[in-house]
Amino acid sequence: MNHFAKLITAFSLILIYACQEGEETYNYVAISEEDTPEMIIEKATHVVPTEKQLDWQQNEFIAFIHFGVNTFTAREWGTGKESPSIFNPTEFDARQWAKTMKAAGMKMAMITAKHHDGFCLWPSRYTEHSVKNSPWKNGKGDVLKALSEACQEFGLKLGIYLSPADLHEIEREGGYYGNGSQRTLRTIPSGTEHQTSVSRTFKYQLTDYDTYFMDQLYETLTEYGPIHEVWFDGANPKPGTSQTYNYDAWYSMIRALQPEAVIAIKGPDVRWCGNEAGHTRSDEWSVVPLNEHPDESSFKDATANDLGSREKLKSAKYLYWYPAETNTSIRHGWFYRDEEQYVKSVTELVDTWFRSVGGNTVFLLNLTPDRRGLIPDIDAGRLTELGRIIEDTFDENLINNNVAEVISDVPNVTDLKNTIDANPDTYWIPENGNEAATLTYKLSKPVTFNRVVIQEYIKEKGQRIEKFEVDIWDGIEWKLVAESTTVGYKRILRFPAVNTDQFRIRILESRVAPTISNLGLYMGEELLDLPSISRSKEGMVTIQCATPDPIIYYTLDGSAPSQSNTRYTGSFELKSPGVIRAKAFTSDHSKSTETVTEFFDIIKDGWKIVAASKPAKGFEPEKAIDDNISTMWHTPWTNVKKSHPHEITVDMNDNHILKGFTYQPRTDGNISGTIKSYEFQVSRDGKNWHTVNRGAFDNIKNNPILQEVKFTKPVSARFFRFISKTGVVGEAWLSVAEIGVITK
Ligand code: FUL
Repeated sequence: MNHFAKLITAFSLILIYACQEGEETYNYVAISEEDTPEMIIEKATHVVPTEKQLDWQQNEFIAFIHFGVNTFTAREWGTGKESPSIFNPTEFDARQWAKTMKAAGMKMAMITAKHHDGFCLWPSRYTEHSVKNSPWKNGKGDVLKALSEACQEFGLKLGIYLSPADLHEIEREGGYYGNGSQRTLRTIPSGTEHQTSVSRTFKYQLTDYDTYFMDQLYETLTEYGPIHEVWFDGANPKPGTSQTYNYDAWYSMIRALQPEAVIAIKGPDVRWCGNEAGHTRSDEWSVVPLNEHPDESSFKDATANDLGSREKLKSAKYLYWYPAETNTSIRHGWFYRDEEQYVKSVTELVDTWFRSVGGNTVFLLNLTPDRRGLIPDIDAGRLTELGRIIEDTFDENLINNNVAEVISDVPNVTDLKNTIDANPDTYWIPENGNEAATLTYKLSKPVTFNRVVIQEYIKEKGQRIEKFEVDIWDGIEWKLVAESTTVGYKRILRFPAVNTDQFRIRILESRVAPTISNLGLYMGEELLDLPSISRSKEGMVTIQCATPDPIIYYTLDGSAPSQSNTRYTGSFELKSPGVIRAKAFTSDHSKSTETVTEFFDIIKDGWKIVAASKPAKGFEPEKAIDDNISTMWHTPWTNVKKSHPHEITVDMNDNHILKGFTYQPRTDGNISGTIKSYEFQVSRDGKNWHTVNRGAFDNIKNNPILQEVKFTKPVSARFFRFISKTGVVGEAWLSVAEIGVITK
């Protein structure tokens, strides 16, 4: 890290000290060999967010926007060789994006100003690979500018995703990426003309590509108003080049030009949650161990389930405030593909919102503008509905003006009423050493609620609570309604509605002494669980719903189901390809879910494995064609005798016209054995084979969802052979939950 950046860090630390009363706090702390486990835990409670991190956390819900050449090619990762001429949204309207984000309750829009393909959504001076050479608005358009203006109009913040990996600069003749250039002293922005037109310049030791990247960073940070988050993706579709990045220079220039911006992922302020599926941890700690000083850290992806428990902190060299951001996409995939692409239901979105915002993370939900340049209508409708549900839920805190008395079973340092005064800057804390405490709230009138919000005073006291329960008084005895673990910035608990005039929060375990800055009781809309439709290998369809006693109606003709359609009473047969649409109702029909749509292709009954690479015990190749995504074919991963290629040859028992194939990676949350590159062959007679497709599954490592590969033209075949070429993390074995064909 250079001197300037160090100075800034030191300065922000001084600022943090200055605004504290009493105990010393810091953004990170070193652990020494003499520290006992108790001393480490005590130190952890003094690690607090910087002002920037706290402001960012309070956004709660923000938007990612993936838009670019991939929107027009239906790819997840571009090649860098796309022609700018394909970028031509027909009805581009950033105000529609902003309006939708606002309706969803989002606070910021973070756009892929440049994705891995290198195409820039603003007319950068430093490349020809941008909107300026596209037909869109005759090359006069600027997506970033339009978005920045729309955000300002609708009161949204703006964030920038700028991909460090840049395939265009790899592929282009004379491209900068990995060109072997040495670091020398360069001025940013480069180009005398640009330098003379700006008030600030910076000097760093940079390679050619670093210079190019920083010039683009400079443009995006200086010409589009305030920027509140900069997102550096660690992913690189072509790893293994000699290109290095001078991250310290990037960080120091961001700090100087946009002091309010947090730097995320490959950066010091915000941590990737560790998956792209919207999974959240049951215990999300914002203080995590680091093996090196934060200034020296490379901020490796942390995907483990437990990152910050007492056990994890024990062996830390440093403790660091590094809060998590949950990022996932509203559709399957990060970019718009087509109208068949899966769009998450309101129920799923609401659920992820509660788990992420109410699980001590910020929810970064990705939106996928389509080829018109608009957020697709169906997505916009669901986002608006999501926003309405959240707003209605938190409209009124039922605790407000309704507490007659608060009682604590431990000696308190600050007032118990601070937990209900709706002031985020006041808090309750008991005397040090009271790691358990029960706070009982007597209400002046009974209330009905099904959500409890609890917040710690992280600003000065960090994160402390490890386990707590909520009980209500039912007139005779205390009844447990919800239990949970960590809290941090915010924990939201959901449970079936209860009615009471007394409840208590029982903090069972905490670090040193717990704090509560805010408590809330709310009554939120209860959503029915969506029906899930599955079909067995033999063609028997089952529709299930987790909600008790649902009434389910379904259709087989593609129309939206209603009460006049067939009522589901038990499994039924669907042997040919088809679409099933189902909808669940409460028993009194007063409420219903959204429609769930499932496409099924030909059944796999009668399919035979002709040949396959040797499996590990219990992971036979038949499991790749059993129409059950919870089982898998897996080749041995210990005493590995043979690496890729592995292959499976299947006889479909009949000739079919194949339009493509599908690969479902394992679904148990582990990616080991997931295939990165492959070849797909077909045959009519099982003797003469030809290759119809070979390639790689883009972004499968971070987002291991169903892969659907369409062929350039349909082929007729009875046999297919799927060959793996490489594993996603370079492993020698493979895992396949399911392999299928597309005929419709
Ligand atoms: C990943 C990228 O490779 C994806 O394309 C997407 O941008 C996601 C947010 O990050 O690492």
